[in-house]
Amino acid sequence: MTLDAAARRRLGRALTRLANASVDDVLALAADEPGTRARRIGVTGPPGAGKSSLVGRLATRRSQGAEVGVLAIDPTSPRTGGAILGDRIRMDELAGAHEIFVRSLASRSAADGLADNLPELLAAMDAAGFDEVLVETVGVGQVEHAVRALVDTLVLVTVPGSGDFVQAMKAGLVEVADLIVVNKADLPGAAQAAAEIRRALALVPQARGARPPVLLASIQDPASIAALSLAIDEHQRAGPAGPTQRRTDCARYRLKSLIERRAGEIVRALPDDAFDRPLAEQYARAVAQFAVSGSPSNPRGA
Ligand SMILES: Nc1nc2c(ncn2[C@@H]2O[C@H](COP(=O)(O)OP(=O)(O)OP(=O)(O)O)[C@@H](O)[C@H]2O)c(=O)[nH]1
Ligand SMILES: [Mg+2]
Repeated sequence: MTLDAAARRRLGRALTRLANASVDDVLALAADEPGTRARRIGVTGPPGAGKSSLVGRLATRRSQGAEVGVLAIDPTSPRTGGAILGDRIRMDELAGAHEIFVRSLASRSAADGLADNLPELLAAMDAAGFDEVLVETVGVGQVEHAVRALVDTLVLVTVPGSGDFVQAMKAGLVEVADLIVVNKADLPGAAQAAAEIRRALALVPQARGARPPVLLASIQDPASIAALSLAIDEHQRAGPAGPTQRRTDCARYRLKSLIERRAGEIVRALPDDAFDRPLAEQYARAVAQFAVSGSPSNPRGA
């Protein structure tokens, strides 16, 4: 299957609708079962680590035997509300060159740095017939833990000499990564950084069984991209969490993120004088909104 131009446009429109869907829209429209057809590979790591460059090359390589799509999440600027367009430009060039379906998504209100309604967006990619979806996350805060619930294989990208890895260790991130990539390995210190990471990993108890392999990669070295792609295949073959566990993880994430979004809407909709009351009363009033209508935009809930 290769999507023709019309199918791409249709999918693009469907993704836009889903990305902008309110909590109520999702409740009304979404399938009960989150989709689980395509393989899902998450690529995460700090800003500028080379995630987009790596995803681009991986997608090109992996699309030789399978239909591969990319969802790339851009940070939404808190000031303008617009996503930074860097990824879009880089990725669109890639898409044009190799006919890979690439979609940039703004992280919008999602508190975890993923895009709103990402489970629905992934389900739409499943329905469109992709065999594999690469998800590039925004590299901040707790996003890595959130994306863990939605992908089978999670690749953590770091760069030599940045101190990123120490931060990632502190955040407990290495415990959830399946593969660790020291990227920009053409820069000095990469091999040493990989050795340090391996030493550090030996001291960390792994939440998910085996210790993640540590690989070097560089966009200047096609063999390193091939090796990374193979390591992803190996992890996929090892049968990451199993389809039942994945469905449960995804369903749990989906419900939690909808409730969190609704909670934010409800708090924003409370009148200013609501906050003059004792805290316990403010809390009870906000929680009661869930029961009334679930929707702050619905007058019944006001
Ligand atoms: N030397 C070197 N530079 C690289 C490599 N990969 C990416 N870069 C450069 O690093 C910069 C950031 O690359 P991106 O791919 O945009 O990184 P990113 O992690 O997607 O960045 P954000 O999405 O903004 O967080 C760009 O200037 C790339 O050209 C590499 O292997 N070696
Ligand atoms: Mg990027």
